[in-house]
Amino acid sequence: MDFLPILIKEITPNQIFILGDLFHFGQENTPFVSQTLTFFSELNQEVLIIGGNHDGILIKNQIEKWSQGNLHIYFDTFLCYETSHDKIWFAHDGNNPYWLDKSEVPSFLTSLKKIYEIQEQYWLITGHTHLPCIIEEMKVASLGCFNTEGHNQPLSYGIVTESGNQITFSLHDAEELYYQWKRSARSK
Ligand SMILES: [Mn+2]
Repeated sequence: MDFLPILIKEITPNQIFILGDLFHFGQENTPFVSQTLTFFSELNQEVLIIGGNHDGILIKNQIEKWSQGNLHIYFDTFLCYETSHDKIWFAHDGNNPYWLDKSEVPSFLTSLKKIYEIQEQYWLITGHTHLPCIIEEMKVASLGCFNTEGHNQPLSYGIVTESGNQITFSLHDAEELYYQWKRSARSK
């Protein structure tokens, strides 16, 4: 979570999508939940949070309390962002909450797209895998985790850009940006 304020400041996105498992089982009554949601609710950007297999119920119980102003919490399987000519689909795991080996990530992403009949020309971006993965030609991707606790996986974030009539998606190394920021902060 230390990364987040820095990333938001550096990237200045118009909207922020959180693709699930922001919280973990058993965190229901911890201050971390309200601290995190307060942080998001005080941003200038619209924040859309989708529940994952670890925090879906927790998120569901927070919808009424927190879904107001700039903050929107969803318990849905998919979120679709639509422009006049293009779409992008966001999901946590598409109701497939299984543990995935690194080698299974590409087939997980492509099969989700097929199962849910998401048209080839639209991007599908998921959370859940803990591994940053992007397959340009299939227009599928997953984000890495965003929390160093309990994981030894690369941290990543994605950027959705609208250029002309088309949505493009790119994946970025969160730690790289963080250390760049730290270096420049130190040299000032
Ligand atoms: Mn998950």
